[in-house]
Amino acid sequence: TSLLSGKNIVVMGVANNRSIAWGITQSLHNAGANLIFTYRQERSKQKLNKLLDKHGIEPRMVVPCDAEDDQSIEQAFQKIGEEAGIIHGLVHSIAFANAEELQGEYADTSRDGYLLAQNISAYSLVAVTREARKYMTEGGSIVTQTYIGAERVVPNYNVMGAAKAALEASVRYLAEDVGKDDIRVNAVSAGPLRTLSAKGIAGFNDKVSAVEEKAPLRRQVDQDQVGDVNLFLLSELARGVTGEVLHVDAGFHTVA
Ligand code: 0WD
Repeated sequence: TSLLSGKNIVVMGVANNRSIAWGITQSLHNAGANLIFTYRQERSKQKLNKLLDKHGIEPRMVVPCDAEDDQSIEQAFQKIGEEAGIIHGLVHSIAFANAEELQGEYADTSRDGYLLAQNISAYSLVAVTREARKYMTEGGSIVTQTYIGAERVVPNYNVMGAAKAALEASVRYLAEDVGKDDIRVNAVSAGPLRTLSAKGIAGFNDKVSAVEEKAPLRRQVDQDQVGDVNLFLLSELARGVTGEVLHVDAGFHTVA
């Protein structure tokens, strides 16, 4: 397909080949998008460049951006705006919490740990939307990644559950703000995927087996499936969809 041909899409959060953002990258590339990447760690940049090379994907730009730092976000988008001209779409695939707060009781969460998780995992979408919007002059679509731990108590997800709840509320409030500029904001709620970040969550394997047992489709989802739903939300096919949280979890969220 060429659903996104000629469209400039910014992808934030590829750390390695297991990253959700990497699955999204492949879907967007197959749909003809011009891809712009942001990375935080130098190590991630090297991995990203290797991956792009291996898959024959020519990036439009690769730009550093620390989602914890307003100035870094501003500079990154200024650079992207100046060089690419127009941004049509943005993928936010970033989250962080201290590993010691992804186990035990949520009641033990420290103030600093709480603020850190909110800062990187939820506030960053607000800051990024504000900066990207300046260059989304033809309307556009922003998609972030969330998890069912925002809606229900998932053991050990703890502080990240509170951050994802804030992220999902932010999707709705941001959608209201930027809707005036014909920009849509949505979230994809993926089932559990074995990624670098997921390794930090205690008992993660149990979450995967629970999906395989209980989800209507009786299997887990993979990065490709999550990538394709991100593609849909970024494309004109979803032009009537905003402020939405779309589950890509083999139906797991529907069963008791
Ligand atoms: O089961 C899962 N893995 C699920 C993940 C299920 C449902 C949702 N998600 C969400 C995550 O919460 C996150 O929002 O998907 C998003 C991506 O997660 P992932 O693909 O599991 O994570 P990973 O491959 O570890 O990438 C996370 C990346 C970091 O990599 P580096 O090594 O460069 O820090 O998050 C980014 C970063 O790219 N990140 C940051 N980026 C910029 N500034 C920052 C930061 N301060 N902190 C983390």
